[in-house]
Amino acid sequence: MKMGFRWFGEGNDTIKLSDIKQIPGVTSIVWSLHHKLPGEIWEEAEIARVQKQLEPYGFDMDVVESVNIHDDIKTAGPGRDRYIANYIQTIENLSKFGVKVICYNFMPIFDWTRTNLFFPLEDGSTAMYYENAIIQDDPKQMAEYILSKQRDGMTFPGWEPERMARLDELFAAYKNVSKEQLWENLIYFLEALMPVCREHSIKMAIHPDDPPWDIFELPRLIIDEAAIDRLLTTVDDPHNCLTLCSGSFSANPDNNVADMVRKHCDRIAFAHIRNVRHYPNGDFAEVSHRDRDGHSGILDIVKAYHDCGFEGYIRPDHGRHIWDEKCRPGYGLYDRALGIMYMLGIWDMLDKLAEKR
Ligand SMILES: [Mn+2]
Repeated sequence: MKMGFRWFGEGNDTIKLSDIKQIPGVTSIVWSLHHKLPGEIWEEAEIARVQKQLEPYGFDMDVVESVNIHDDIKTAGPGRDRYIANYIQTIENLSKFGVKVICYNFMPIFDWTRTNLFFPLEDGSTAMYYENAIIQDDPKQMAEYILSKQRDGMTFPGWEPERMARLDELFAAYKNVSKEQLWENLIYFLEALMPVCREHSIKMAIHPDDPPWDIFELPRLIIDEAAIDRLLTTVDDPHNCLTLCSGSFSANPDNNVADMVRKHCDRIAFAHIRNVRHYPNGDFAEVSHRDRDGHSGILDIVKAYHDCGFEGYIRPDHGRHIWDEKCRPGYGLYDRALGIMYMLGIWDMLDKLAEKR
């Protein structure tokens, strides 16, 4: 297992690389080029700039997250093949810098979705929250709320203001895309990418839909065990992999993430670990990584990774906002660092117990 930490880049994150360096055990920076719009080629010079920033700290850049997919690829729109060619060029460019895993998602229009980014928890911290009732209403209202929380020009991946300004157009483009067609478009995309992934040993690691159900009548694919089976068997290539996000899947209490880990360990390239607390009406809150604070089953999940000898990358997913930290919603330094120490505590103890046997 290799421990990573998501960082939004210089000038785009309140957290410094020197801060991350002081968290025990972190070897990988999960990075991105956040100024890029979906469909644009990531140029070598831009990637080289990030490499230069990471180098003095000894972090690797093996995992890149949010190489976002243009809507024409998802809807089989007129620019599909051109945007796939751009994506392949981006993979070629990333391969020159040793990138091994690309985390992406195939969610229509909206990326991860929450209704309150600063929900007060009983301990005085705040965390991201999902209220079912709000998602029944107006998608524009929700988009405006999310965009209003982008502080100091720091954008949210998947919530590009340029795209959100075209919501009517986007909803029109998805109007005739059924769930089955969205599946076909995902498979078409992956099959086009597999040769270049094989050539450069790069794993495409899809992030599940968050939350794992349809919202605003838009179909969402990667929502449960059956969807994982379908994805991995339809494109049965070791480079077609998962970013197994425990928080996303366990937003639906019927999903058992530890079982998913045990079943698909060899196809999980990247693990997001996060804990979710359910409320009886279907709402959920993000909580600390401590097992008993939520319902995701963090102890079982980490143990499942340990038991299968997981050699991929792990990162704490979101954290709460604690100790008055001013940070990106869900991406503060303090609570994610606590999460890392919790996970490493479990992992190190499991190592020690295995030694004794
Ligand atoms: Mn995640």
